[in-house]
Amino acid sequence: MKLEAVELRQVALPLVSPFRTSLGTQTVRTALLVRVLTDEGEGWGECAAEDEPTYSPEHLAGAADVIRRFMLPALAPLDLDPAAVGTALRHLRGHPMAKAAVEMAVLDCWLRARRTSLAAHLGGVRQRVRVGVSVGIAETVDALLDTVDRHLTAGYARIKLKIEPGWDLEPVRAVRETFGAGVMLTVDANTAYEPGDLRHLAKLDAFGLALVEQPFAPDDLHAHAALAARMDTPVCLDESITSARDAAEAIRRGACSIINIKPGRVGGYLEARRIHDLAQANGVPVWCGGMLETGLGRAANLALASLPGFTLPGDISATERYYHRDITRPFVLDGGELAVPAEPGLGVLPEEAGLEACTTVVDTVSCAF
Ligand code: OSB
Ligand code: MG
Repeated sequence: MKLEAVELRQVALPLVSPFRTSLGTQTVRTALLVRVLTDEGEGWGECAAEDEPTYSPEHLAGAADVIRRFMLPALAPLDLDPAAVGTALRHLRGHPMAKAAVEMAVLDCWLRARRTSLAAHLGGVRQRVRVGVSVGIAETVDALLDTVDRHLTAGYARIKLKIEPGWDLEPVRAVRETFGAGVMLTVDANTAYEPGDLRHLAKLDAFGLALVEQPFAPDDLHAHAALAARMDTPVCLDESITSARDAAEAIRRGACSIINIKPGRVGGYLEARRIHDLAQANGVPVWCGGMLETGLGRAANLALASLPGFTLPGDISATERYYHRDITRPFVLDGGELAVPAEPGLGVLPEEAGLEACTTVVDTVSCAF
């Protein structure tokens, strides 16, 4: 498969409600879409990078730049297949989200041409997956309880509460006491705590959480291992895991017993599958994280979450939880589950009108270098 041209498109989708985490507040999801045009047809990818490098060191404009200046010239001369993308980009240090977006577009194109779904290609075993919802930091505990009530009524299989110092024990206790022991509840700190907060965090054991996600800095496996040794609640890593090698090291050091897999953070769906395989071999459950994706990323994440080791509900919520209008057909919650797209490639395409309405920049790069 030969690249002929690549469209780098920036879109801006207003969120239905502001999303506040320990990293900041988002009201709009700006995203970078990658559309590859090849001799075998076209394919779409979505870059997980956000406007600002807060969750990850990457940012949207930087991702577009590194794709245009360094990745496309390296890929243009090649006869491509999905696995060849990672190999051809290995000499470029970092930039996993940019790499993942390009690999995703090539995967989509290549699988469409072969009439195979991404789920089938990755080794998915489920047609539907149970999903959860990630609930931001609220203004008040009452406002949080209203939001959680709405999501539980909608049928979500798991509630994840964002926490930070000053917004942890009290809201978590309130949610547990209000909705009872039957609700699968987790917390995510997005690195907001210091190693000295260990004793404080261990108090979360009182609330029967399914896991505590990434309390400490990405490179502090030691603090996570110390917390895991001291808490009954399983420790889950998100930001710390950027490759299968990281995952192996974190497991070996006892820094986590559950892993949140985000394809963008780890450089693509193929590396995500390698982490899944390694975790499964070590008896470590995994689940699919989210980055407020558009319908394109959501479709691909559902394919990944259909693999057998994804035993916990992922952050793959219905479209209406994020956007009034998405760029693809909406994903609708049904009995706490979303359907895994079965059509070739990602199984969804952007809808022309919706796509144009939210596009802010389009840059078409010819691959006749
Ligand atoms: O830490 O999981 C995270 C969104 C943006 C950046 C980081 C995170 C999140 C979420 C939202 O928690 C998950 C979703 O897409 O629903
Ligand atoms: Mg997280």
